[in-house]
Amino acid sequence: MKSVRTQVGIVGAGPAGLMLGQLLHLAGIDSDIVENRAQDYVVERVRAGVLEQGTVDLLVENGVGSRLQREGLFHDGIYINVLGNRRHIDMTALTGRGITVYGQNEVVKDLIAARSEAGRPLLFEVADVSVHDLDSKQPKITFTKDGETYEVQCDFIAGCDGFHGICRPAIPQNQIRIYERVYPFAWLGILAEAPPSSPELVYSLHHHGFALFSMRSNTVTRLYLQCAPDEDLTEWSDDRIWEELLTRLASTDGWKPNVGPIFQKGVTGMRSFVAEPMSYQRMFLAGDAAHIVPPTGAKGLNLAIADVWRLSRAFADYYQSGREELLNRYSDDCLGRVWRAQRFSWWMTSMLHKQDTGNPFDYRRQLAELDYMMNSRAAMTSLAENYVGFPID
Ligand code: RFL
Ligand code: PHB
Repeated sequence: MKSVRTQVGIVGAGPAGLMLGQLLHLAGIDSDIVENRAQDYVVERVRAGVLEQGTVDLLVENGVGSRLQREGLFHDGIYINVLGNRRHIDMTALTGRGITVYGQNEVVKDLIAARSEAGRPLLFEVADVSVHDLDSKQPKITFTKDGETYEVQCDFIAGCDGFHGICRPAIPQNQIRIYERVYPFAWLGILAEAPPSSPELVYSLHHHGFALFSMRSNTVTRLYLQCAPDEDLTEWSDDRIWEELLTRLASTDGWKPNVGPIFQKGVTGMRSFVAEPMSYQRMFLAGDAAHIVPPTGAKGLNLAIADVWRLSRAFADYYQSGREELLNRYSDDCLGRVWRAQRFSWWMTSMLHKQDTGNPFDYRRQLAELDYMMNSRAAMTSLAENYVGFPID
């Protein structure tokens, strides 16, 4: 077995693990990042698109924002389309802040480039990853690569390995509490070669269900349709997808998405999930490893970045002064923002999806809520304030 030593061992090279690595590098703290997938897979994986201003600021301030500043699409607001009636919410006017559309895979590409420039270890395609001795002063990560077994001796472990990772399950069950809600619907998402026909996102509720118009660049449109969690993609020809998207998104003002060749399709389940506390002894969970939100509020990636910002400050304080106070407070300090985002994501999801509750009262009440939201400056401001995100402190 080969043995190496580092200060912080990071499991997972998604946005949380890579950004933590960058923040620790800038603070002069060693880290090793291990990832079980191939680099191409991690970079190509299609996921989030909306960055809060606080996330953009952190990426820029920490040396990984120059391409984002050049290529990101800055948006002042979003549209909400209720049964064909499309209205604009001007979030910059209501809150002074906007959002930036920049694909998560672009963020990941920029973070990998920064890591390789820093010359710090980042290993892809490792297997059999596990964590050990979490309650000792020297927890360990073990894994195999190319037939060889490795051990990383750490001061701390950061579990940034997403919802299906191995870190959270390594915590004794009686030391962690799970809060969870699984939704009875999912999103069928596509990428299409079609110039976006609206400069800003359109969230739509139609009698057939939810649809979302988003984008990745001036030539690529990203679209989603509410579907069943076990939806069979083979039953969705490109023509059927476009027909349903046009039905759900087209509005009475004449707007509809541009149609073009579809080059990526996938189905994403919807879940709300929080594990508390977000730490156990010398291991700290960050991002999707600790919490999941349904994507309707566009919060998952932003929460992951806010977590690792706090975690990096706590490690920096520990290594500068020996104090463990910020590490001990890490979970409590994160959970306020996490639960605010949970509430908002659940609310956006409930308000914008067609739900089969068996009682028609619920749908009429949902439409009344949307009607209130579209006609009250106070209600719109509340949506806008949560959507653009609270400052990361
Ligand atoms: P990730 O990105 O899942 O990264 C975890 C990494 O850990 C690796 N891993 C392991 N590595 C080593 N050993 C093991 N045993 C491992 N097990 C797993 C994985 O391969 C992976 O590389 O978690 P992270 O870093 O916490 O980042 C979270 C975000 O990815 C996620 O919250 C967002 O994508 C959610 N999300 C959105 N968030 C937003 O802020 N704005 C959006 O607009 C938005 N839209 C979305 C979304 C997520 C979506 N899907 C597909 C779930 C839209 C969609 C459709
Ligand atoms: C996206 O562009 O992928 C996207 C945008 C807004 C969301 C979710 C996903 O709420």
